[in-house]
Amino acid sequence: MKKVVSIQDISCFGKCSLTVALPVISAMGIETAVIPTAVLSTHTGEGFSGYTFRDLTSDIPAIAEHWKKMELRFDALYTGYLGSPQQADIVSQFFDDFGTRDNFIVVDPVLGDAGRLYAGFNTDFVQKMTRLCAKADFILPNMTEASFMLGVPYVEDYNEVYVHDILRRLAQLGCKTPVLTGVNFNDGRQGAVAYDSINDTFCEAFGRNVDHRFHGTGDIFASVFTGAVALGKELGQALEISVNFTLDCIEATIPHLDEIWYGSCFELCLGKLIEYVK
Ligand code: PXL
Repeated sequence: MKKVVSIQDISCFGKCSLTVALPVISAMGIETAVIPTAVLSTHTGEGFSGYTFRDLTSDIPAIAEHWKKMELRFDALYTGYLGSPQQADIVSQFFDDFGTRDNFIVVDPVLGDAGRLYAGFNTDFVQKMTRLCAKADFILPNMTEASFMLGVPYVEDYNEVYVHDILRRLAQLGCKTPVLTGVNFNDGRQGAVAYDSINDTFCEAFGRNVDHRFHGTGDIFASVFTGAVALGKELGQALEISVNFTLDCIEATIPHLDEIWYGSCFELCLGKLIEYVK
């Protein structure tokens, strides 16, 4: 079986990070190992306040040491929300220990949305995450995250030329294939655009735009994308499956709009995902 290890927090309530990655990647027929970076009572996004946060930074090196002794191997290393700047350094070491010629690294640089950093993050953390991105084969920032990492102003009105320029600059950070998510040219569509810097080519996938912010959709996209590449899908195909499934989850959540601030109803769509990757 294909094996992915996902390194991100577990938010006990609120559907994101590991409570998304585990079911989504597993549904794709892929074994999913996890390293929880922190345990939070809820995610830190809008709608929740007073959440608890247990930092698991010091557990990560011990887990990695144990796994090294066992000579565990993974087809993909996939990171999302990290709980502290130190964790970025520890994960960087994890990449050195578990990255091989035959596997690939996905960094979803979870930093913020809608032009703002998430609670508790600062520019020091942005720098650490940017450095981590240099070690990845794929990075999956949204426009907010890309803008913070590149030190350019966040804009909501942009065109394809702008997106291609952002992607080329992201590749210059050191990552092979940056993928910009949540791309919206205000033409009724939303999707993702990727830049394959080895072949100097762009590719993209779009679906219809639904004009609401749904929490956790970035994690759904990143999990499906990682799974699809692990299953051997080409970049264009992986983008298409990820965009289509994310849109399925959004559409399934529309009848439950009172719940969108804490997560999307991805559970209702897992059957479709299984079909997409058959
Ligand atoms: O969905 C990204 C995410 C993951 N983990 C935590 C978060 C967020 C976004 O707000 O707060 C704890």
